[in-house]
Amino acid sequence: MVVPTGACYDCGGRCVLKVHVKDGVATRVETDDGEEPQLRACARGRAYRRQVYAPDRLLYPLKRTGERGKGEFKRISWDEALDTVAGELKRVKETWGLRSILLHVYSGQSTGTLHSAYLTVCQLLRQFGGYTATWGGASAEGSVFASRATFGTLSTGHTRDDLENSRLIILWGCNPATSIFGTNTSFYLAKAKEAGARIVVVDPRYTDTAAVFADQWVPVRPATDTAMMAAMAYTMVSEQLHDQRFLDRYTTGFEEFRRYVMGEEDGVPKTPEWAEAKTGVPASVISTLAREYATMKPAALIPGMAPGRTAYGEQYHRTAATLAAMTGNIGIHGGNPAGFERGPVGSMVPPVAFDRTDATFEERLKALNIPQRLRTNVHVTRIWDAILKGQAGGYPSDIKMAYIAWANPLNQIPNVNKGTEALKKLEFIVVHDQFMTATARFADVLLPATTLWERNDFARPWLSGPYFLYLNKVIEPIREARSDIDIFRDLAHRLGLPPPFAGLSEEQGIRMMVEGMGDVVGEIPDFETFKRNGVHKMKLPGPQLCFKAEIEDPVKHPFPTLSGKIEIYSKVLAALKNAEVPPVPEYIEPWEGPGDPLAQKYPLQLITVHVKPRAHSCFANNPWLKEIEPQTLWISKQDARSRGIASGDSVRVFNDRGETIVPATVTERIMPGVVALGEGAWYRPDNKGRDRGGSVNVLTRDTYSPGGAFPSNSALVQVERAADE
Ligand SMILES: Nc1nc2c(c(=O)[nH]1)N[C@H]1C(S)=C(S)[C@@H](COP(=O)(O)OP(=O)(O)OC[C@H]3O[C@@H](n4cnc5c(=O)[nH]c(N)nc54)[C@H](O)[C@@H]3O)O[C@H]1N2
Ligand SMILES: Nc1nc2c(c(=O)[nH]1)N[C@H]1C(S)=C(S)[C@@H](COP(=O)(O)OP(=O)(O)OC[C@H]3O[C@@H](n4cnc5c(=O)[nH]c(N)nc54)[C@H](O)[C@@H]3O)O[C@H]1N2
Ligand code: SF4
Ligand SMILES: [Mo]
Repeated sequence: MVVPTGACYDCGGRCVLKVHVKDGVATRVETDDGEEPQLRACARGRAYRRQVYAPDRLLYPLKRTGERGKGEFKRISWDEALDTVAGELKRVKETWGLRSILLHVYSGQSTGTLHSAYLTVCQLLRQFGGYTATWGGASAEGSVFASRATFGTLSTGHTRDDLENSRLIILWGCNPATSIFGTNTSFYLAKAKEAGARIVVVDPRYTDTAAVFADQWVPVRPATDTAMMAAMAYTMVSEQLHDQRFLDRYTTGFEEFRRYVMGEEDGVPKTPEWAEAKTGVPASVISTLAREYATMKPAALIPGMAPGRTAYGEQYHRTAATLAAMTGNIGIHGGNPAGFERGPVGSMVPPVAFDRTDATFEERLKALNIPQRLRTNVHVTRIWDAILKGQAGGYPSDIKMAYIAWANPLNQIPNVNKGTEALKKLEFIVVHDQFMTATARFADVLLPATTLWERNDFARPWLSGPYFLYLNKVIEPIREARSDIDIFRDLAHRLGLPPPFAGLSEEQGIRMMVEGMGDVVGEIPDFETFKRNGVHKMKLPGPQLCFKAEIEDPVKHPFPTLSGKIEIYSKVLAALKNAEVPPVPEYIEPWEGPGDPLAQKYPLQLITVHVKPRAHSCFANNPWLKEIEPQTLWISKQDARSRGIASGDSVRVFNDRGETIVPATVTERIMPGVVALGEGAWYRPDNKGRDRGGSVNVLTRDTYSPGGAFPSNSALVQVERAADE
């Protein structure tokens, strides 16, 4: 039997899988072999059998017996486990109040729309009375903030097939050959290249994307991208290459931005020479790229999310959108307003005050006012500090219990050493997971969750795309593993609360979704056919664009902003009166960047990148995938030579927050002054507390950028040869 299902992780893709099953056991995996564009699985999807049948899968509920973090547990029954969790929820509520319960749910839930926190544990805890939530997307909060402020909406992309219409494509801090960014983005980049597009990659690393697609590689110092973009604007203005007609018609506030760029505000013209000193990019390279972008129309400047994951990352996304407006590359085929963000089809845009032309000033202010949001929720980068300091530290509550599901925060949230301290302080921790992760080792009760193949679900593309997946169940749950829905159902029962989905079966729940979601119901006329095929591909008349209507008829279709235009100057941001979130995008010298005084002690900028063998910390324990790429530190020849480091040497990467010991890869594929380590490798402290697994977050700083961005690419470190031991 072959079961049509899908692969679905928070991995940049969502792909077709066909799983061969014999006597109830999955034996072999195939993927899409139909017409192009296919939805072909990557190596992780193809190695999923090794996840499902992994010898280290958690298959029984566990109770902690040893010290927190030691990983000593004993097997208990589901009844005992759930009675304990329900009892602790009640005890903590009565003793400390509901706000002392911290709920941390994250990307493990992107394995399906049904098995998600929003429909299960969030509802359950809301019915229980309340909890303290975290907010701040690790992926792209800088871009979310910038899109809301500039366009009034998160929908800013084109379908990828539109890349073929671009004469120039600038992939800025964007590496789809590795981080996928939509299952077949590389396919469309290849088509664009065949069609003659010039492709430029702006990245501190010579990535696989650069190697395969780029005509030019522009290495730039991390977190300084905004300076380079401001200098591109300077060149365009000085040489009158910008599209004044577009700016007059569709935007507000260009004059204020022009004044900033030309130095009429602060006496500092943002010339390419000014930017060269900050970014390390030669002035002539900056001005040439500016000329090309302004004249090779249509051109797509695609700002990736990674430069937004830096100190003041919001400014980078705002400036990229401003450049797109200056060159008139918005709402036209082959252009691009703001990157591969949520596009016009297949995406689920959250219902916020935005996307509505009639949203009031106050509604907009509320959503962009970060200090106000922090009064009720904890920013995801601050969970450790919130646990350690509580209300005395200015946080919304004193946290006593953590409910963690679909997430591995100890590995994935900055500052692991602080996290370890924080998790030791709590009265009770419950974790749902499939594996004994760094976080799971701290649980008091650890509940074994099923994998994708042991349940049914519905999936949308990652961010957006023209298809939907029906994730058919492939095998029965192994041993005592249970789906998160089942777990929350039984927990609800113990708390005297209604079950998630009013007790509907998985199939009934999926049917309800498919029939209830506006963009899906019209697309999928026959539920049974969808279920049988496992995938529904939309038939589109051609590439779809965001903002086409706004550009074609701005009177009838205003942008959903306060002014109805693209806001280069934002009155809402001006009302915040915060120099760190200025009303027009500006370059603000980043902390833990090359200009930080701390660079004297820790001279190298660390970037923590997404890598092929893993989706974050998922698959990190999969031996088949480990063979693809070892976990090593990329360091330039120049920085290695001055430190006496050769490829393969063990090196210490350290700063005041922690250290990790990993092998080095000495390479010309990274610019001097920058080192890179893949995120997601499992934290593995030795007996002296030094990490030996290459877990990046022992080094990153647990703070957020003023617009909410998760600055995991702003961390200064030093590297030296590790002493032989
Ligand atoms: N294989 C794989 N793919 C994934 C994921 C995964 O875990 N594994 N995770 C998915 C998820 S959830 C997300 S959010 C996305 C993340 O996707 P991205 O943010 O695009 O991924 P990164 O690898 O962090 O960064 C992309 C590139 O930006 C570069 N870069 C880093 N900092 C800077 C900077 O300051 N300036 C410039 N110009 N470039 C910079 C890096 O060298 C890297 O080549 O990936 C998705 N895809
Ligand atoms: N330094 C640094 N840190 C980063 C990043 C970075 O680039 N650099 N990237 C950030 C980004 S973009 C993201 S999205 C986050 C991701 O942060 P997390 O979501 O915390 O990371 P994952 O490793 O995906 O953790 C998901 C966990 O859910 C488990 N899981 C999978 N399926 C299920 C299921 O069905 N049920 C349950 N209960 N559990 C399941 C997995 O085993 C895994 O342990 O990491 C962020 N952290
Ligand atoms: S891990 Fe992501 S990109 Fe790879 S097969 Fe699965 S869904 Fe596709
Ligand atoms: Mo992410």
